[in-house]
Amino acid sequence: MTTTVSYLLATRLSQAGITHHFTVPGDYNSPLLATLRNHTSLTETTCTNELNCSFAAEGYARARGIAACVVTYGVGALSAFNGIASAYAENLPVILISGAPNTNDREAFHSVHHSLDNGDLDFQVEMVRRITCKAVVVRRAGDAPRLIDEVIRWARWCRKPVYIEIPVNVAREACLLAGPPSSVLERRRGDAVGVDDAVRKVGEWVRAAGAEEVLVQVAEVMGCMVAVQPAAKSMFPEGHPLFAGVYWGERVVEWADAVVCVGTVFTDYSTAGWTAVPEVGNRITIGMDQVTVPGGSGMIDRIAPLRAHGGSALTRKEISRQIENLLTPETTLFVDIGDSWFDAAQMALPDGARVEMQMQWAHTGWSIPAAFGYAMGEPERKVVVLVGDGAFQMTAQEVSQMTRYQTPISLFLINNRGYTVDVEIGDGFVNNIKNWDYTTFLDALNSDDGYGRGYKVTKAGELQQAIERGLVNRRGPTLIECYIDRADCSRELVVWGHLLGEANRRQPAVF
Ligand SMILES: Cc1ncc(C[n+]2csc(CCOP(=O)(O)OP(=O)(O)O)c2C)c(N)n1
Ligand SMILES: [Mg+2]
Repeated sequence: MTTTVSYLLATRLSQAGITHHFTVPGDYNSPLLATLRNHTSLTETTCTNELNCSFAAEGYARARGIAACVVTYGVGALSAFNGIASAYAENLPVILISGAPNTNDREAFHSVHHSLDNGDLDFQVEMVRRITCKAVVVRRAGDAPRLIDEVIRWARWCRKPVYIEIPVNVAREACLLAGPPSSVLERRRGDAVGVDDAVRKVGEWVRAAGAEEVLVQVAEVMGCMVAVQPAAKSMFPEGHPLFAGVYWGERVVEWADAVVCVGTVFTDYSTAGWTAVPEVGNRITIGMDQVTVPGGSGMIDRIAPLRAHGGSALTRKEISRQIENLLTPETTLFVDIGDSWFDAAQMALPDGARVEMQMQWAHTGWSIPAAFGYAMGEPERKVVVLVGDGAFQMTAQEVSQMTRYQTPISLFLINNRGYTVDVEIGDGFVNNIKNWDYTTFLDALNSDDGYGRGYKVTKAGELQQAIERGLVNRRGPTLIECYIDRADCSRELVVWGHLLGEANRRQPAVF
């Protein structure tokens, strides 16, 4: 029994649990896309550019556990590398699929479009090896069943991105039919995490390991308190009596006899410029596949802002208070880099609510395409985005696809006319940005067939009204531009920014 390389790939993507593939078309991937488009279990979801496409897939992987991004050679793939690197850093299995020039042109040393004009058609696969756990090129159709199954298994096992390159003339070639779904779905043996001692700090690897429920059970058996790192917010239920808060701290509290770190990632961001790293002496670290036995913690304050008077000027605290009121067990809150991180870290979450942050890779503007991809994967959840004006301007085009696919995402855009977080790390004129008319921007995207809604608010009462109007808009995104004072930012951001700035300014060590 035979099939084609493209059909085999479509079958495997669907068997791996993918229902939507994200793409930007080009001539080198068009035969492949035609087959994926016609596959009954896959829905083609186009993006405005490959950077956003890769982030949309990354966001979808957060929702569904695995994702696919299909791009054209060179011009497309190199833009998508950013989202693939993010998937690597954030432990998300994203399958990057790229078309490639006709194999005959390779043999004939022809100079083809989207290549470097130096005869090297291996540059792309060589580059991508550094940001994937497995990268293959299907040059002969006969190799497709083995290579495709191999990369999908690697992605699932390692929780990392993989790469498949399929030349334009190989996509429709015949190959053997796929084996049973178990060939790509079987679990790696021996990856269970054994935890039988104290649990204290929880990091972002917990989700990658699928260990959220086990963690609650272990904490309950041990009866110890659990603090989460900022990027792991929502990975332990905040209503649970053992929940201690978000650990990010500039204030180190050394009250624990022992600290067990489960899936933690200590970076300059999560430790506020290396000022809050738990001591090694009383720390047990449980990673994906290893446990390290010997070696304080700081908590950020919960906000309890008073309700602002409806006519008073809008502040960050009031915005946070109103968004916090919106959160339900069905909400997923996407938070972009900037002061939004600190706002979200302080919000109280109802059990079931999820928070997504991209703290390790930290690409400004990631939240817009990632929330779009996530919403395609989890249409039942209420997706809310908290994003700064600077971040928004980097990836704003993807709001267009929210309009096209009628995705009811709520976007809270904090307009402080600048890259405030960078002002705190090291000020300069470069951090002033061009102001936009964001509501008109949304009108432009709507054109004559979109249902996106845009509101600009400057008062607490206006925000409340805009939220109420936005909640009834189920046929597209609602963007609420929250116009605040340029100097209004959280105390935590100021402290964290200064500590990070100091860490960046350290002189080179002399050996
Ligand atoms: C792709 C990319 N370029 C540059 C940066 C550096 N950077 C970090 S935060 C930031 C500005 C964020 O500004 P905004 O979204 O307005 O948030 P605010 O700080 O004002 O809250 C920039 C440019 C980055 N993280 N990612
Ligand atoms: Mg800003």
